[in-house]
Amino acid sequence: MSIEVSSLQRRTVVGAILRQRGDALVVASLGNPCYDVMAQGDRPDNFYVWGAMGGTVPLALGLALAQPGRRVLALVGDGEMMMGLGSLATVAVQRPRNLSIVVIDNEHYAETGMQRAHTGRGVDLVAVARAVGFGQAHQVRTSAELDQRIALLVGNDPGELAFVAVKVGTEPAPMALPPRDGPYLRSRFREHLLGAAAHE
Ligand SMILES: Cc1ncc(C[n+]2csc(CCOP(=O)(O)OP(=O)(O)O)c2C)c(N)n1
Ligand SMILES: [Mg+2]
Repeated sequence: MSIEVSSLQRRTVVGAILRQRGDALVVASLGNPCYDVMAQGDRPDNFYVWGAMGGTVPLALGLALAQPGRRVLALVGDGEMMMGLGSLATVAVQRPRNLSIVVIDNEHYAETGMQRAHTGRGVDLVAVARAVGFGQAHQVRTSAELDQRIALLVGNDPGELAFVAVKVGTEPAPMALPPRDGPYLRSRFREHLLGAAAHE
């Protein structure tokens, strides 16, 4: 069996996407995706989902439905996506045009010690996304392919429901720890979105 080693580095991928995010709301899954987003600079329109593995896409779906005028970008690990796999079907059924999902697929559970995970053992998340009804579902393995998909992910009004899984390597990236206080993150995000109405 041949072993494919991805040439993409997760921080480069997340940096390239976030540099073009505009005013997109970004929701990141626990562990490394949170660190990747933080490494590009903390912002009140970032929401770091600490601990609730499998909950990031459902949270991003709720946000996209509640804020149809804003692009919502969910950045998730492959392990996180596997745990919340059913949420992809719910997203496809709801079909929010302003939601993009990016899987940072290192084929491992890096956060807990780099155990091998499903996507390195034959599970094809893009095929799953297509099967549940995503019209735009793409695999990315190279920087040229990434460049080709960024506009789809952060494109503005009216946007398009999109799923992109990016194969990245497993080399460690420097720690960039976001705030971990849940009530603080929630209030900061709500105030950014709703202003004074956040307190009603
Ligand atoms: C329900 C549940 N099971 C297990 C964990 C432990 N856990 C935290 S992060 C993680 C791995 C996440 O892997 P992935 O989403 O692929 O992110 P990576 O670190 O590889 O980028 C696991 C198993 C958890 N937080 N919650
Ligand atoms: Mg992973």
